[in-house]
Amino acid sequence: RKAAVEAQKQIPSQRPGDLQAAYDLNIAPPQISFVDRIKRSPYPLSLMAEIKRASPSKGIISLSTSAPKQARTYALAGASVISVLTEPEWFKGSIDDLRAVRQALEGMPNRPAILRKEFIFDEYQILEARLAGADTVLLIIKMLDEETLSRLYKYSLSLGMTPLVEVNTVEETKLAVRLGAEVIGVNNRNLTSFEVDLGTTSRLLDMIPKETIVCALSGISGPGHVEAYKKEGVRAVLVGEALMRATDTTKFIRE
Ligand code: IGP
Repeated sequence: RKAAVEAQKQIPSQRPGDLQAAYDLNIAPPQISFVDRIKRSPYPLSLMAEIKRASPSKGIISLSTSAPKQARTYALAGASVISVLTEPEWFKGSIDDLRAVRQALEGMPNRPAILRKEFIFDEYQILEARLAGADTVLLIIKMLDEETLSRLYKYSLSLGMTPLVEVNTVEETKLAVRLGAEVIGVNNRNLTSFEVDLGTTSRLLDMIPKETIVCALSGISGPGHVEAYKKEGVRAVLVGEALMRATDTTKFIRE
């Protein structure tokens, strides 16, 4: 919540009109479909690999990591999606990281989709993501009322981006299903207490229609976790900290 407040403060200094004008001029970079990228993964379970230098629960994870270099490593090791944390205060990220990641992946055959990981509460942030080269954005249900959620979801779709909708509770999952979210990410970490329970995804899975893509987010650190989710029918896992700390990231992903 504190991070959201910080992000909100930045908005007035920017100029939304300029971004809209840029979009209207058709200068947004070409995009790929986040949903297709997961569906067409050669693996039964897709990897969303995250660039995460720090977090409110863990503090500094790895400040020296170069975002574009890390993104290429993830891509070459077979990640379907690269999640870039752009929040500056707590996660030490930036929209420039996202731009650099997009540039680093440009021209790679079958490049991963790029996800902007941010506390999103305004259309501006979605348009900014699209222009910076993101293929989709995260919408966290806990942060949004139903009306805003639905508005932002539709706005993302209008820019060609099917959002990743994040839930953590039964109520939030009901809302995501009611919204018709095509991709639901179950966060195993409670965003208030920071407690991680890997069973969260497993418990909420039954409430989600079979056609919906379900991703497990947070606290995933080894092949045992991934195997268990795969058996249950989870389609993707999002991994941040474990990949940032791995000494040999490629080997870690392949295992
Ligand atoms: C990653 P982990 O435990 O692998 O580093 O978790 C990811 O789930 C986490 O970064 C995340 C997040 C969020 C961050 C999930 N939802 C919302 C910020 C905001």
